[in-house]
Amino acid sequence: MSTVNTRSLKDRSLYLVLTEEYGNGRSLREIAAEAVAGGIDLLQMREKSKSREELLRLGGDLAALCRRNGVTFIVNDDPLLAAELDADGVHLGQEDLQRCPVDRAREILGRDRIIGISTHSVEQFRRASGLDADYLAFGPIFPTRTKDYSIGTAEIREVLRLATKPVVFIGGVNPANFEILRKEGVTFVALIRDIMQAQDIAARAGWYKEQLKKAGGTR
Ligand code: TZP
Ligand code: MG
Repeated sequence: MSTVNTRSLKDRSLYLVLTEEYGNGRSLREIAAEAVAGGIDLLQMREKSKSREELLRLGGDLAALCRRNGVTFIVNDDPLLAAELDADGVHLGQEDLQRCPVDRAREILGRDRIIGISTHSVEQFRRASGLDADYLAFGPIFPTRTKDYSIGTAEIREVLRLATKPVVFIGGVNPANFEILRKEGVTFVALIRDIMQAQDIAARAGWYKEQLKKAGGTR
């Protein structure tokens, strides 16, 4: 059992958002284990069409993997499922907040668990900064098949200037564009495809981890 406090975001820089749809048919448990071996700091279970029973089974296995390895385990969309799985936190999109306001999620999860919120524009980021969340995600920065638009890199500086809590940048990140993020001062990134679809998942995660370490890590 690891002694890392997985409910703190300090020094956390690499976040894998695990989504079966993008796993090219590989087992999610295997992908997650390889990514953990490669050094990811956070793992999110992002499954939109599984039954509750499947989510509980998969989530239970992922939570155990993360716990053994000091990786923060986050559940997408559903604070009640996150609580049931004893996850480290939940990630809420803008639509999730319509169904479950952040204060309700906080009641369910308590003070020591993590709540993350997605934002897709500087205006949304500004608004979400006033909410009771522990980190904010900003993206999609680069074009990605998951979304039909991308924000680009021009607003990253403004977002980092406004930030009062950790910000994770997401969307279309790959080794070819990573340097642009680094130059903008980004120290915390989230990815789906470039890690899930890598030939060698552990090596690819390790590559990002190394680059992010050079970039300074989350404060
Ligand atoms: N939110 C903004 S972009 C994105 C999500 C979930 C998808 C990121 O996936 P990829 O494959 O890293 O572009
Ligand atoms: Mg959601």
